[in-house]
Amino acid sequence: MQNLVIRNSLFRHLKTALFAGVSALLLAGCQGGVLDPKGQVGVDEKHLIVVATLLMLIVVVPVIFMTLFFAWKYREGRTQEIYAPKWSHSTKIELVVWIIPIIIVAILGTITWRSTHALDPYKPLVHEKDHIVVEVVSLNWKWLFIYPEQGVASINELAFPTDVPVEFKITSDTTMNSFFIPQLGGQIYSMAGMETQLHLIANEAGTYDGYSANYSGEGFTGMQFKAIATPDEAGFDAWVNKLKQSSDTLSPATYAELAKPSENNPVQYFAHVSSGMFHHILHQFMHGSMPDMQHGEKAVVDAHRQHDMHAMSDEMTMETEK
Ligand SMILES: [Cu+2]
Repeated sequence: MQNLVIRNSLFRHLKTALFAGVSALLLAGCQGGVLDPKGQVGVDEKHLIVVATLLMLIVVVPVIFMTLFFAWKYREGRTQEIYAPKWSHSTKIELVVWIIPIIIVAILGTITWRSTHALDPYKPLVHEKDHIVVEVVSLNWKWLFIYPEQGVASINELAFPTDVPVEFKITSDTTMNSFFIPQLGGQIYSMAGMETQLHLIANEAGTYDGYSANYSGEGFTGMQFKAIATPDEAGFDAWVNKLKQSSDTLSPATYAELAKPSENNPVQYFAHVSSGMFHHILHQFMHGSMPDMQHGEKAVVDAHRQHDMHAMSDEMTMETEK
């Protein structure tokens, strides 16, 4: 009797714990993560995650069940029957253990092949509206967003209109990071001396969390930003105008200051950005040494002329892209 009571209360506790755990997991999935997408890329990725998981569960669930079942059925202490198999080969078992995985791998492979091409982060999104360009730079420990078309920049705050595709050009001034806005989908590494790309779109207006999916040292936890999808283009223009009210400008000299490590950086706006800043940041490591930023924009432009083979091929690529 005593035993039964203990067992019952233990069972009830387990049930409560399990229920709490499952609800926590479900809620975590519902709020702000990859399972709560607000953009088309994220929606497609969620679909892929769900389909792939279900397909794999077709194998995983029976295997877990059979492991427990066989362990119990053929336990040492069993008395009701003696197990004395006389076979060395079973065509039935062979067929099951080969054909089912082959079918699942074939389906998964096809889905993966298709979605890898469909969701290629470098592939511009097909949309009636023109995309806007944002240049992203990961710094120790903050995110710099440059809007080359609007001539403004910001730290740790990103904005774009809802339902307009955004082309991110991404690089790093420092160690590797990964640009990640879970609810919009995709993530792509930022690497010094390299430009990576990501195309995203927000289907719903809102403010989404963004951070790095790649640990980068001491101030990493504070290296977060808000991605604001404004309800319309007027809202985005208002945001740009807000940046234009700032007294700060982003020039090679102020950038040199900005690039110094700092933690938990507040949001900061730049009303003006020197032309070619992103290109300069991207290529600074190819000059053999840090270009003389202190001498201002002219020096940077001159430094660039000296590695024109590279710059020219870059510009040609940019031209052909247009
Ligand atoms: Cu360059």
